[in-house]
Amino acid sequence: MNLILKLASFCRPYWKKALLALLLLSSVVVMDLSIPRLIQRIIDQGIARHDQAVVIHTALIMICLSMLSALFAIGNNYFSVQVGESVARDLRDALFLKIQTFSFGNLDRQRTGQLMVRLTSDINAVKTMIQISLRIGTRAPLLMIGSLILMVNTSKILAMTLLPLLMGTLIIIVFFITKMEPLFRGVQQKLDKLNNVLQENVAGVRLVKAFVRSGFEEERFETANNALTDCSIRVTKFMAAMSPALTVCVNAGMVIVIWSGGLQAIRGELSIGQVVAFTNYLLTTMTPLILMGMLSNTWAAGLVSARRVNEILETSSEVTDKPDAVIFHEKIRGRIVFDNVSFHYGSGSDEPVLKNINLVAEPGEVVAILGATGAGKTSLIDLIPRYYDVTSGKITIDEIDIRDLKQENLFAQCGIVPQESILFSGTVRDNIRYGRPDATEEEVIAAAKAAQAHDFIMERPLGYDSRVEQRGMNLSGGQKQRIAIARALLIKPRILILDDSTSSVDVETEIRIQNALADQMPRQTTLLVTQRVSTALKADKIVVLDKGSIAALGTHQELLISNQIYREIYDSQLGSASDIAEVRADRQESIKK
Ligand code: DCP
Ligand code: MG
Repeated sequence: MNLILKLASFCRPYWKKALLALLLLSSVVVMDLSIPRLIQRIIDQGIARHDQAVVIHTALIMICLSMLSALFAIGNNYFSVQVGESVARDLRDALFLKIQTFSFGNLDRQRTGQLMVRLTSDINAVKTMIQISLRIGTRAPLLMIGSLILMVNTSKILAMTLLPLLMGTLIIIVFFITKMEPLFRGVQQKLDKLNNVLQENVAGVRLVKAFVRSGFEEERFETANNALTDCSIRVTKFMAAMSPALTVCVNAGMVIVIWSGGLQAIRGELSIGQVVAFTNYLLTTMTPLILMGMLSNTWAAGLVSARRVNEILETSSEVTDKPDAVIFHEKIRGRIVFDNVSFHYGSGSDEPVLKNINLVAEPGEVVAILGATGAGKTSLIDLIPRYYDVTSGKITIDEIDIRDLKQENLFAQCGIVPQESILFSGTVRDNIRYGRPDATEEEVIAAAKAAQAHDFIMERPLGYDSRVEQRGMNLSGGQKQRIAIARALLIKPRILILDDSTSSVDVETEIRIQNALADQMPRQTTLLVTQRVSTALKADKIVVLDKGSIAALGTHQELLISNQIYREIYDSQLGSASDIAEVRADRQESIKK
């Protein structure tokens, strides 16, 4: 019920068109219903009495009515399509907007394939449901009620004889409709599965090839594909049984009418015209019944889809602004404090990913976060822009709890270079300007220079106008990372978050990037996630994360002396000879010059 109301609310802006469609439809029904009456007149008053004028006159009326009815039907179609398409567009908009508000936690739980199905085939099913309802949905019951009344009006006795048959037909239809919905839900679920497999496969087709798993993937696809086919066939088989069942009913009705009506006509209780009109009305009662049967599958599919679309519309983001959320009016200093922060993904009792993190990043400091893969580095920095909310403890920026901030304002302070560089199709310039479309050319170039991207961009014939393909396909990993860094720098963030952002960049370029970042004035607070000790050497603070806890915290020199874990990481990556560090330091100096 709730669902229908929700759907109705989406139709409301188009109620005038919908009403018009229904009015046109009603006129069509009235005209359709008058045809048997006119036939009756031709037979009884024209043919039986040899009155040519009545025959011609009535036939002309019939032709006019048919033409008018066709015109009205076209009008009805036109408006129905408009309403359906408009509602579908609004639904797509609403869904898209909703998905934009989803937090990372929401998105973790919704698979991309599923969301795509919601946005495409589910909305289509809802659209079809609306259009069909406006075109046939109302026509069927109107026709049925109209012809029932006219049947009684034509001959009460005949109508009474037919009553049991009509009831039986109705029961058959109700039976089919109630059986249909679960079947359609099944089809829809299978379609979801298929889409998930497809989505994963198309996105990862290279990996599939590289690991020679085509066979396995084909099988997986085939399983999903066959499941969908089987399910659809089952539905169709079931549906296929309905139509003949109803045809049997119609034919039985005809037999009854002609037999019993024929006898009455012979006895002179009914005219031939009445019997003919009656059979026509019987057809007009039964056709809508068959139509409704066909409709019921559209309705079943549409309702299932509507429910699924609604599920998404009713999902609320796990991270929302407080009603009295504040914003920073001035430039922030960028002091970040983690106060006893613990965090785990999702609900339930899974092992926390971060445990009792206490950490201060002073304004302008570079804090390197070092740790093995899976240690929780990405999770730690994802908490700063509130991609996820902390499970306990709090994070403050300039002494304000980030949960009290408007999230948009919080985002504006943070330049984020995610672990996986995501680029959009467009030009290099568009990608760098993504966070600030109004940036000037000088600013774009300055950001690209700091990110050490300028040179390779200029090497391309089109420079900043070079095309970036979908997801940055035509760029190397390191090039993508540098464009992503430039994109983050362009918004001149007070807080810069680099999640292993130079992992694919060679060491010398990495040092240049670090130097360029250090030269930015005033310096932004920088959180630098890395697995390489060499990247962390010059940081003001190094945090060593181990299984979600801070294992060590200090400068490189301090940690080298005092911390066993750090020394081990250092030795394993750079060798124990301290002169290596000196060589690197020399190199950094020379590159800086
Ligand atoms: N995790 C999870 N759900 C997510 C992301 C991560 O359950 N949406 C889990 C997987 C890891 C743990 O959290 O066990 C920590 O993951 P991180 O991504 O924070 O790990 P790192 O960033 O330290 O690893 P890497 O260096 O590989 O990026
Ligand atoms: Mg990570």
